[in-house]
Amino acid sequence: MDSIGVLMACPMNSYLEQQLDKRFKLFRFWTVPDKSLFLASNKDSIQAVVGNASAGADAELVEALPKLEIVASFSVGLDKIDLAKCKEKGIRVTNTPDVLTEDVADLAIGLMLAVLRKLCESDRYVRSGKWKKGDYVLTTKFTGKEVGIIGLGRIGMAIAKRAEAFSCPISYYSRTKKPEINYKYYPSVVELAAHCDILVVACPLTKETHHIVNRDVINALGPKGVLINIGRGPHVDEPELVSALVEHRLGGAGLDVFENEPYVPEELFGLDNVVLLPHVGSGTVETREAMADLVIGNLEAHFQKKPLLTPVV
Ligand code: 8YV
Repeated sequence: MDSIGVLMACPMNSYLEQQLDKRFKLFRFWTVPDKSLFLASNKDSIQAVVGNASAGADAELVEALPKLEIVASFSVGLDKIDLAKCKEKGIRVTNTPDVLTEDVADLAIGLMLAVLRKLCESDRYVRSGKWKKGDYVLTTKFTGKEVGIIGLGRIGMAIAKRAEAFSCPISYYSRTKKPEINYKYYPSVVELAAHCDILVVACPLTKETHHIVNRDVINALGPKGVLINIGRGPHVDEPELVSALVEHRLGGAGLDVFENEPYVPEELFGLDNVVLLPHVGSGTVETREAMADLVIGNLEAHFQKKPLLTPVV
């Protein structure tokens, strides 16, 4: 397969890069000085694109690659891929579901604990020597808090299961009620936010879910409420979130994702009721390796004309 051109859209993971390099003719898009020139010269050899949560395959890239057969994403989220364009052109698309579910759900619970129990802030208290001058402030109990989840897919369910172990009543919003699920369903995100203590964003990013957490939702969650976002930055109207936190209209937030990564609104840096992470939901050695194996497995299956392991399109 070493004559098959594979374009990696951005740096992702060194193991994935090595494995792609071993098997295919690998092009690293981020090292290319003139992208248009590069695409024009290599358009006849690139048959696959590997994208992720930061860079994928938009309509322009798909149009520029007439021999493109497959886009294999090193992510479960598909928001950086123009799925309609791929469908129209008969280009296959795969992602990496399941293998990262546990890690992302673990991180969501970690963020809930970190915000309510002020784990990062109290760690800073010890490191700065402030403990010697007095005990740390009391924090907020997590066990038993009402957890509301936007999007009850694989990751949402894994978060619910974990929160149940902390005796948290679970409620959710999704486009339609899931008849087989016993958690309380709210047909609007505002209603869900008004009835929970912790609101978690765990749905895919689409046109419909862009800014699904807006000013009304934030106000409904209220000054004691906590927002956890392990989905995508654009799920949340970020300027609204920042002003609500600064004005204490929202109790706190645990954020793994931001609207304009890696840029994070600096107003958040001085707040002790927020925990800010650099998009690390799936970021364990084990999971990133499993994601890479799935990307390779899908590409190999495609070029050997076998069924794809995790097809989307
Ligand atoms: C990654 C993700 O952060 O799966 C997703 O949708 O956001 C992530 O797992 C990313 O794609 C890794 O490069």
